[in-house]
Amino acid sequence: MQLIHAAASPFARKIRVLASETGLLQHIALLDTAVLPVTLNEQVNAANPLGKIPVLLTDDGLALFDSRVICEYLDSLHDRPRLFPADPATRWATLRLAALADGMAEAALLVRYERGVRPAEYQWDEWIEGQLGKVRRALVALEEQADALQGPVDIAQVAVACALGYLDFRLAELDWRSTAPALEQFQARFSARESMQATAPK
Ligand SMILES: N[C@@H](CCC(=O)N[C@@H](CS)C(=O)NCC(=O)O)C(=O)O
Repeated sequence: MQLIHAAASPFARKIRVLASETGLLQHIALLDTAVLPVTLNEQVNAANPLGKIPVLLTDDGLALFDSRVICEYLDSLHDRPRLFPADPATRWATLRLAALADGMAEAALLVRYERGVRPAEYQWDEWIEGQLGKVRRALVALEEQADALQGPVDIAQVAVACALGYLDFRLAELDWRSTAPALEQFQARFSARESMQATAPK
């Protein structure tokens, strides 16, 4: 399998963390690329019409996206404990938590694009503030649900850890730890894992 990815992408990081935690890493070759909403990337567009990464090229010839689909696909390939719970009693709460974390990373990414890619004269402060509001509300909700981030590794923990890692990487000035002590504890614990250490964005 091949993973089209960029080291700074929190979504691609989820794949690499999950692959590492489930023993699949050795079966995935990493294809580095760079994507921006305003730059044509033929390789990515050919695999994903949305022009977004990550994309997983499977041994069966499928090009899978987005990160949630790839994670669930990879989770079906190993014999270790699953990161996607099958039991409805935990499945939907876990997936919702993962979606919250992914949405937070998406809002943070849009802030990054607005500030770092859009020409300064077109930047829209209210729009940035709107995205930051999503990030802040997601942090409050994640902090309230931090109890759910304990126990064996699951997809929610992976998604939350990668999203918080992205805030540290691109929005450090948010200082999310100052208002989220339970998340801070979770992140200190989870980010010490080899899978997280090996994928930290630089
Ligand atoms: N929901 C998607 C989000 C993927 C995404 O936004 N990736 C960014 C890189 S971190 C991207 O490809 N941006 C290029 C673009 O928006 O055109 C997923 O979970 O994979």
